[in-house]
Amino acid sequence: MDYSGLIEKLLEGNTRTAARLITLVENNIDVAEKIINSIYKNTGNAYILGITGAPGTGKSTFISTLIKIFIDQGKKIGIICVDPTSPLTGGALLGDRIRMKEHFSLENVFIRSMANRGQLGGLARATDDTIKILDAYGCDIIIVETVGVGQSDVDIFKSAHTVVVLLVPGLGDDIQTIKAGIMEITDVFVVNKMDLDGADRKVADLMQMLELNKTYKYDSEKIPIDFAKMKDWTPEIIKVNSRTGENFDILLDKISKHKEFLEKTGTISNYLKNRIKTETLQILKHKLTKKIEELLHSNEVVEKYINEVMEKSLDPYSMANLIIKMLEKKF
Ligand SMILES: Nc1nc2c(ncn2[C@@H]2O[C@H](COP(=O)(O)OP(=O)(O)O)[C@@H](O)[C@H]2O)c(=O)[nH]1
Ligand SMILES: [Mg+2]
Repeated sequence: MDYSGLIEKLLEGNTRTAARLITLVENNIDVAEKIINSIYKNTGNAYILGITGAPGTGKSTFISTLIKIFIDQGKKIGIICVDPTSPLTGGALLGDRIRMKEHFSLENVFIRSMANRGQLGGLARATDDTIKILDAYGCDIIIVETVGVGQSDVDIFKSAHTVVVLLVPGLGDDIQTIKAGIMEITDVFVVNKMDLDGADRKVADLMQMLELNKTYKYDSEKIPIDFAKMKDWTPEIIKVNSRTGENFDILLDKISKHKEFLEKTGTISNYLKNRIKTETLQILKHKLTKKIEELLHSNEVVEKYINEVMEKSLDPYSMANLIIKMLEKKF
């Protein structure tokens, strides 16, 4: 199929076409390849904000307030809600979507839920492609929201310029969760619900946690290459009230400060390089897995190896090594 008509409409800012193209890239990676191929040179203009936090921390409220501010600034905004954990939350996301829609005239806001979709080649791949479509569509800011539960969030956030994590006063469980991997890529910590008791305490806890982790964070030997954009940035901490918008002016200053940091220090090119690497890795994983699966299901030599493993004259590791050798010859 020829997608040039659709792509032309997308670049003109046609909303329906954006929605249609997103569905296409989610459902078929070969189609995604063609579409991204055609629009790639029109991407790179949007600022990507990753936002995460446990359910109930106020992400929807926080994002609604942010959107209102961005709309007042005349910005065009895309929101991608990602929930890789449970199809049951689809309803909740839809509720959020309706709730969010109540607040504004929607001309400049595009909301998309990725729940239950994008399985082909992984959620991170589908999210990356959706970001590109919204970028080419003309969004100035793209907000990617996740529930912050693990590795998939980390992969998804590798595409974000600025990663914001929401916490709330009390408990402490939320900090524990974040320690599991998202913390290393967090640029701004937001203590939401500052009107509740314990907000300052939470800010202090975060400061202490960051202090404790300093050695880890600044030991370049230990920083995985993907996180290199973090190197000289000390995460900002800010308390806000998402219901009233209190402190959002300061929050936006902090986000701008991070943006400036990325640009001035040249960290942005580092970030871009890493982004290209991780994106390519996602795609490669998908393509190679497909190739290997094809090989495993329809190859006489592989069949022979399988029998050898069954007879215990070979083990699965050795078989894997032999298959890698076969693949090397193919390329
Ligand atoms: N007191 C207070 N409540 C808030 C604030 N922000 C959000 N909430 C409430 O927290 C609840 C969960 O918010 P929601 O945005 O749905 O959280 P999400 O699950 O992270 O999307 C709702 O009842 C919100 O009204 C805040 O700053 N202060
Ligand atoms: Mg929500």
